Amino acid sequence: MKYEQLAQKIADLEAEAAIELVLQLVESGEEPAAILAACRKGMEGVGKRFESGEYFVADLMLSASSFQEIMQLLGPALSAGIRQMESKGKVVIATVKEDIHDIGKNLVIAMLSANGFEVIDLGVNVDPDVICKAVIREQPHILALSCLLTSTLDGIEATIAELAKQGLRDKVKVIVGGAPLTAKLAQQFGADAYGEDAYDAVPQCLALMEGV
Ligand code: B12
Repeated sequence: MKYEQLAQKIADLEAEAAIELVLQLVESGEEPAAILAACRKGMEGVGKRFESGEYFVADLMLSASSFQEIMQLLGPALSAGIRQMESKGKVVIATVKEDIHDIGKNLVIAMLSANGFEVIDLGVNVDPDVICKAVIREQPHILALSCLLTSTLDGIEATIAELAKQGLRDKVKVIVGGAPLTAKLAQQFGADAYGEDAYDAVPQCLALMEGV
């Protein structure tokens, strides 16, 4: 019952009430994995309302920030819970060189995390070589690249080219997204997938995992 309420509060964007419920569930010794599952269900509700046009990007951002707050609240207990669950895959994500936009990237992180992916965030303005080093270090299944400026589109292309140069291209699937990108450009740059928004990132990454 409390789990249903939690999912509903998240879907209704009632962040404070959701956080209060999470605290109650943690204090009463409920399984972190079950709490996370309810939060995911709530995020699915947000996604459905976004798709139907009832919610806007601002609502997505709100849901993402409350989801991230809940993740922080659950802290070590949640990490342990996530480790117990079967991970859907490991993703390294970055906003490319000379681009500091990260709101969209952070939404993608929230959606992928909410759907069971382990996500490692390299931040913004990340050099292709730093991304390659992270691919070597972390050995992710998927590399996700974000870019918001027309002028930083070449950062996407340069990163994919650097992966190839360092012999890493066949070691990781690449998904790209961000306002100036299109599916056609993604293909042209040699990416494996393009995600239109944070919600699309989830089925796209799940599809990429099928080919791993
Ligand atoms: C907020 C903002 C900023 C903030 C960024 C704060 C932050 N922490 O991110 C600040 C003020 C820093 C900023 C700076 C600049 N900005 Co700005 N900014 C914006 C603005 C208004 C909103 C972007 C945003 O957050 N949107 C909301 C999020 C949720 O949407 P999103 O980013 O598109 O992400 C979604 C999808 O694209 C997708 N997605 C994104 N990444 C990825 C990755 C993957 C893997 C996948 C699957 C999907 C995906 O999913 C996301 C969620 O659904 C846009 C205008 C706009 N309409 O986009 C301009 C905009 C992007 N900025 C612009 C410009 C010009 C600049 C500056 C150059 C301004 C200046 N003269 O200094 C600087 C550049 C700084 C730099 N080097 O990066 C232009 C870019 C024009 C162009 N075509 O190149 C825009 C379009 C404004 C405009 N109309 O002129 N900006």
